[in-house]
Amino acid sequence: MSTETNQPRSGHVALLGRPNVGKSTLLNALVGEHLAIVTHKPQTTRHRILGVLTESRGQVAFVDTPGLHRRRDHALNRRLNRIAADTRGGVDVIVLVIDASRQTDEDSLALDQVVSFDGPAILAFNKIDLLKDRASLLTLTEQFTSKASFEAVVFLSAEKGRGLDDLLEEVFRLLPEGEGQYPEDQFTDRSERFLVAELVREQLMLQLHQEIPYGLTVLIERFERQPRRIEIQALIVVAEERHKGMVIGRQGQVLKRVGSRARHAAAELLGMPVHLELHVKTRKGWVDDEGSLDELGYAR
Ligand SMILES: Nc1nc2c(ncn2[C@@H]2O[C@H](COP(=O)(O)OP(=O)(O)OP(=O)(O)O)[C@@H](O)[C@H]2O)c(=O)[nH]1
Ligand SMILES: [Mg+2]
Repeated sequence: MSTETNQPRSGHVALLGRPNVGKSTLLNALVGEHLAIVTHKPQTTRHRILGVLTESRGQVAFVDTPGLHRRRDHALNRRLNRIAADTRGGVDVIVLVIDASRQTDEDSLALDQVVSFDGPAILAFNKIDLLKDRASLLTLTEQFTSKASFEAVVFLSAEKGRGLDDLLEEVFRLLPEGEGQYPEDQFTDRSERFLVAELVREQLMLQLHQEIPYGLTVLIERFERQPRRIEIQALIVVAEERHKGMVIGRQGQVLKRVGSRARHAAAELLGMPVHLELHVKTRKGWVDDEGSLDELGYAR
């Protein structure tokens, strides 16, 4: 196969890996928009999120996925793994993302997904900016390529924007010939409502600690475009009554900070001033209740 032909190449490319390796950071860097939320905490991503890149070589629809993990304590955790694993069904290429600075036994869960995938895969070592020297990369590469077959190996720093061109070159080489299915100006398949709900959740994850961020979800109750601004009302759902006070904070300080930061991020993403109102409600045990998960927008 050659990339020298003028035929465009297009298709879907899954970003798979354990939590916290930088899949969402990579998606955002490739597309140039803050589509997927990013935090230093594992299990940030809970949905499949498409980021579309259209250029003269063709169109790549990258699919960010929840990190594959070993926690099985409730229904949401099990769904997250399933969402990631099922993504393989609809993609042409897999990019297995590994944190070059730190491996854990959860990396093997993602590796297993590559082994049982029919199509081509790329091995991507991310966070190379954290390495003091690159000698360890040789051993690491051998370690992973001995367990599954990869068409290419790339070294990235998604955060610093390094190695992205190498990755794109390999992706375009592996995609089938054909026109992209998404309009040129479309960056994602997700609605503005969804993206704003995620921006609120991103701030909550950053501001709250221990188990609280994992029991939170956000629903957009009102989203109205006015001539000069967008008015948004969001509902924060917590799994335990005692978490409500922690989300609100003393004199409402936590909620105020979350609201102000999420409002700025939303205004930037939507390109318009935003008025954001936040409310908090308890829905006991929603994380382990299949019916609640369906209602709250989590894919089965
Ligand atoms: N130093 C460094 N940090 C990075 C890089 N890429 C991502 N990070 C950081 O790693 C952390 C996790 O990044 P995410 O993009 O949320 O990771 P993820 O794989 O999407 O995680 P989950 O959604 O939990 O599966 C964040 O603190 C990022 O800022 C990188 O290239 N270098
Ligand atoms: Mg993520």
